[in-house]
Amino acid sequence: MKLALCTILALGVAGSLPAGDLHGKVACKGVRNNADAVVYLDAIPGKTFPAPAKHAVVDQKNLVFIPHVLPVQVGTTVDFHNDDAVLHNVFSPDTCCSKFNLGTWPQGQSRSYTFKNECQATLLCKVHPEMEGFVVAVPTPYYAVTKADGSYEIKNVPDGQFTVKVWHPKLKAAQKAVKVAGSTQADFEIAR
Ligand SMILES: [Cu+2]
Repeated sequence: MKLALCTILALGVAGSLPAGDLHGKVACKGVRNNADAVVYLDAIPGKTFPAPAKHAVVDQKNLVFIPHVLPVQVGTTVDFHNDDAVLHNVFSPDTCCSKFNLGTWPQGQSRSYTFKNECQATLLCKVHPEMEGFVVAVPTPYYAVTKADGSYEIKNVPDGQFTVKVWHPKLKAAQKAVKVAGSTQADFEIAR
């Protein structure tokens, strides 16, 4: 009993230690560059994270979704904003977000959707069939998206043993076990 209590206390203290970071590069084989890969910590057993109060934003500007790939924590509300002088629509064909369809709205207005489940949602616009974007809802607040050179950085990651996953719109997903201790590097290579 005493040992169990000590363990719980020790875990509690460990959870409040100054956090490190997880960084590295993702090599994306067979695509234009190494951008748009989402790197994130998978669900952590025994840990839950409250839904973020702050909304995330996807713009529709010059007939593209900006950003092209947006990672968010599960529970996040995303505001879809029309920045163009034409009508836009946003819908998703994916069941993980209930195949939402937010309707059609003019410049300067937004409509919102809350991602309640883990999801890799394709975003489409009925008005402009060439438009495509992605919202990736992940189970922890620890995520990043790669730049064109493949680099990523996830700040304030607690020390511990985690499953780190990588998702890309066109490439096979990957994952590996990573032990984070302070500033930690983890590199990935993904392909079709
Ligand atoms: Cu559109």
